[in-house]
Amino acid sequence: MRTVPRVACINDLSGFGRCSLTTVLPVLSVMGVQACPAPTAVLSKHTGFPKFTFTDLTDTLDNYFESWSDLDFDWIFAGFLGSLGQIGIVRRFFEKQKQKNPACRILLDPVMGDAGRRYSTYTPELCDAVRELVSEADVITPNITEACILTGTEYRGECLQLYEAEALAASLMQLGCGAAVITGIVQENQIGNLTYLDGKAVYTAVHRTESLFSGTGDLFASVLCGALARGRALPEAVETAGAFLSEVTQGTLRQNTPAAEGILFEPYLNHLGGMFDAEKTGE
Ligand code: PXL
Repeated sequence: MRTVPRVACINDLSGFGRCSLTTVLPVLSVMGVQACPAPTAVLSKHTGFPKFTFTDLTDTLDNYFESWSDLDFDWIFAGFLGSLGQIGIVRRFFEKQKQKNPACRILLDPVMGDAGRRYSTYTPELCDAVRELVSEADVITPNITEACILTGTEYRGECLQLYEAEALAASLMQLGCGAAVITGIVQENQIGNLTYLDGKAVYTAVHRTESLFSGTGDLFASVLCGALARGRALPEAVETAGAFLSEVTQGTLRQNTPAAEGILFEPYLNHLGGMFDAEKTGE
């Protein structure tokens, strides 16, 4: 493993609202991971705002990856995709990188929606195509809405019994991924994540606070990616990400900012980096 692991980050750049690349890049950097962005779209604000500009970068993506063909990555972290045409391009990038470096691992956050609704740019056709990418992924991190879309399950809210969450995770595994982490499962006053790996499901939860800040899923997946790239095993990485999200969510609530402005992670980056300080330089 490199002293500073290298991660290709396929996601959009949203100018306002704390999500996607504006979350991924600082989080990975502070965790001692080299984050190499491959932007799928440029938005002035994320799609949760009433007005935003959207520039689709599908036409640039093939050449972008072609110019990376001399590089190899330790991890690929893919999130928000800009169009149906990007699915095949991203899939080919996954395949080429795995050929180049069989140890390369893929974390796919199948960003498609939340709270039972699809994001406005995610057409049903695009959601169907995201399913194709799941079979290439070592780890996927859908929320309940996304897990339901991927498996064709009816969405019935964020409260799931553990046996229901396990069944959902087992259906996700049938799509061919190596492991699945379903995020944001509510159980009474707790919120947690179900990790399905090697035929076993483990649920880890923290105290629940009422909140739906945008970018929460991106922050979770970014910390998870950082911890995995730093060599943590999946269950430990999920715990680290879950505990960090709980800390940041509580802090964000105390600040009373509008939910669409996103989860206020900046004050906590130093703390996150500190958890990984000891081995960062490899000296
Ligand atoms: O947080 C997921 C996300 C990523 N990228 C864009 C979004 C959203 C959620 O709204 O709009 C552009």
